[in-house]
Amino acid sequence: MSRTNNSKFIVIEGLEGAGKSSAISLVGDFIEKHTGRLAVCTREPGGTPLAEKMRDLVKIAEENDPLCDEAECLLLYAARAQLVANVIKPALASGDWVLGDRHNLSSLAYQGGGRGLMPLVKVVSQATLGDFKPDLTIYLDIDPELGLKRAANRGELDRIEKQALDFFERARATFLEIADSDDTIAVIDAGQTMAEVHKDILALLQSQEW
Ligand code: T5A
Repeated sequence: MSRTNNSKFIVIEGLEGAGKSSAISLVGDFIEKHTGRLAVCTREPGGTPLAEKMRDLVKIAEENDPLCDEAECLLLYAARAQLVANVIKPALASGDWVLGDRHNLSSLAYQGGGRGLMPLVKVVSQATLGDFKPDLTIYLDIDPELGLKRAANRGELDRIEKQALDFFERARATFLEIADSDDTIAVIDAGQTMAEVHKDILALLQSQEW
């Protein structure tokens, strides 16, 4: 991705309960110290008024009209296209750093790996994003059983969180497979204590040539 300024797009990824929320606040603090400016924070699906409406459609189960896998995938990309066009690209163009809670890697892992829709995901990804991608993705890797236990302790599970375990196992395998072949994706062991996870993330951030 070519940009005329030094702005960066950093994304935190991981299965439910991986610890993305606290990682985001840690990385946000790092960005503020490093750049002297607050990062523009986004979440996916969501992050614009229209994209937040699409988030509700994806997360809340409609008993009499279950969302089919293809519609789920297209809604996620519609939300992402809105967010990239109206928030992420303008922020990067103005010199801000953007910190994302999930991005395209989630669709590759959940819809591509979990749902088995990789051909559709690749076509829609190319059509909506082209070669636009994060400068750095921090993937918090967690055993789905442990992650879902943590998420359940935090509150009621949503439509996707209620999927069977093998869905998350396929998603995790896809996260790891893609990370293995892309040197902009760093894998952090999120099964450690929070202090250890944060130490690894800080070491990663400090090792980058910003
Ligand atoms: N989705 C999303 C797709 O299917 N495709 C896509 O393309 C996109 C973008 C989004 C859902 O949509 C799906 C994925 C999701 O199912 P969401 O509400 O944004 O929904 O869900 P998540 O992003 O999964 O949010 P979670 O809150 O579940 O995950 P987090 O943010 O990783 O978890 P967090 O930080 O809240 O931690 C959960 C609990 O664990 C504890 C925390 O204190 C918290 O209580 N915890 C730890 N405990 C012990 N040790 C540690 N190291 C811990 N780290 C965290």
